[in-house]
Amino acid sequence: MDAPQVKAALRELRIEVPSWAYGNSGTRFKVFGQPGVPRDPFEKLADAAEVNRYTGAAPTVSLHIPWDKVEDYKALAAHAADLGVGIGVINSNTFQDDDYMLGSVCHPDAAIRRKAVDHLLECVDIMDATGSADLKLWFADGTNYPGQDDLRARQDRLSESLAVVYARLGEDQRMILEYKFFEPAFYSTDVPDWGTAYAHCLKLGPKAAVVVDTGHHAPGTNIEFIVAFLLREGKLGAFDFNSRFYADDDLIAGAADPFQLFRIMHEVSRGGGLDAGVNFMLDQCHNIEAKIPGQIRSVMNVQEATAKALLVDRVALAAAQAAGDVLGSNAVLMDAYNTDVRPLLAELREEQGLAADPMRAYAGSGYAEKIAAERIGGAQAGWGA
Ligand code: RM4
Ligand code: MN
Repeated sequence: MDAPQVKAALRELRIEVPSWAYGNSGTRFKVFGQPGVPRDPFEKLADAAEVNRYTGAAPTVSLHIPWDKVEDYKALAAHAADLGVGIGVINSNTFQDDDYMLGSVCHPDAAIRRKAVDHLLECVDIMDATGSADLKLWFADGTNYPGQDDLRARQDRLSESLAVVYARLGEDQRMILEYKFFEPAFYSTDVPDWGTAYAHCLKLGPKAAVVVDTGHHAPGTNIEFIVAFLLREGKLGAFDFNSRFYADDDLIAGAADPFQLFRIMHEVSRGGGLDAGVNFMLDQCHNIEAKIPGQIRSVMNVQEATAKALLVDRVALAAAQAAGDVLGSNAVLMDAYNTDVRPLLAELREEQGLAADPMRAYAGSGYAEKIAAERIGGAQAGWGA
C-alpha cells in the first residue's frame, strides 16, 4: 500500500476502550487512588470520550457488569451518544462472588452454574438495552490441585452452560470467548488456550468466536500464528490488547513488544481481519500512570503497529517467499517495521481535523485539572477486586 491507501485504511480502524481503564486499579498488593477518577459509569464514559476526542479512533466503550451496573442502560447509552461514543462489548463477571470459589459455569454444583448462566443471560438483556453486539466471556474457572475436580466433567458443564447462553443471543449478537493459560486457577484452567476456546466456539455455531488477549499466553508463544489460524477459520472475534512483561499485567499495548504487535497486525490485515468484524479492544488498567493519556498512548501504539503492517510490500514478500529467499523475505517485513510512521499518522490526524499530537493536545486541554477539581466526594470507581 502507498501512503494514501494506508491512511484510508487507518481511518477505518476502530479501537474500543475499556470502562475499567478509567477507574482505580492496582495489583493484589495495593491500589493507588488518583485524583479526578470517575465515580460512576457515566463519568467513565466522559473520560473515554476524551480518548476519542483526541484520537478520533476510539468511538466505543466496553462495559463490565457488575462494575458498570446502572438502573437505566438506555439512559447510559444515550449519555454515551451525547458524548459522541457508543457502548461496545458487554464483559461478564462470574469471578467475584463467594459462590464462585470453585468456579462458575464449570462449578460442580448445578445451582451455582445456574446462577452464573443467569448472570450471562442478564448481560444479554443489557446488550439488548445498549445495542451492544458482543458478549465477552472470561471465566476464572479451574482447579488448584490434582484430583480436586473432574477435568472432563468440567468441560461438559462448560459446554452445557455456553449452549444455554448461545441460544439466547439475538440475530446480530455474538458471544466471544476468551482464554487464559493460567491464573487464578494454577493447576488446571477450564479455558486455558485458543484450541479449547476454538473447539467450544465451533460446536456452538457461527455466533461464537474467540478472543485473543495478548497477555494470556506463555512466554514465547507465537500469537500471530494463532491470529492467522483463527482468521483463516473465521473464528477470530476480538482482541484484548495489552502488554505483558511476565504475568497478566495488562500494561499499555505495544509497550513491551511493539514488534509483536506489528507481527499480529500484519497477520490481521493479511487475513482480512481489518474488515471482518474483529473487535479491537484494549484490556488495560493504568495503575501508576495517568489513565486517559495511558489510553491515548495505547490507541496510538495500535495505530502505529497497524500502519507499519499495512506498509509491508506484500508483492515483494510473496516473491521472496516463493523464491525461498529467507533473508530477503525477512528484510521485507523488517523494512516495513523499521519505517517511522509517526509523520504519516500526524498528517492523517490533521486531515481529520485532529491535533497532530494527541498526547500534547490532551495535556494542554485542562481536562485532567478540571476533573480533579470537580470530582470531589463520592466513591471513586475501582475495578472491584
Ligand atoms: C481477565 C481477562 C478479562 C478481564 C478480567 C478482569 O484476565 O483479561 O478480559 O475482564 O481479567
Ligand atoms: Mn482480557
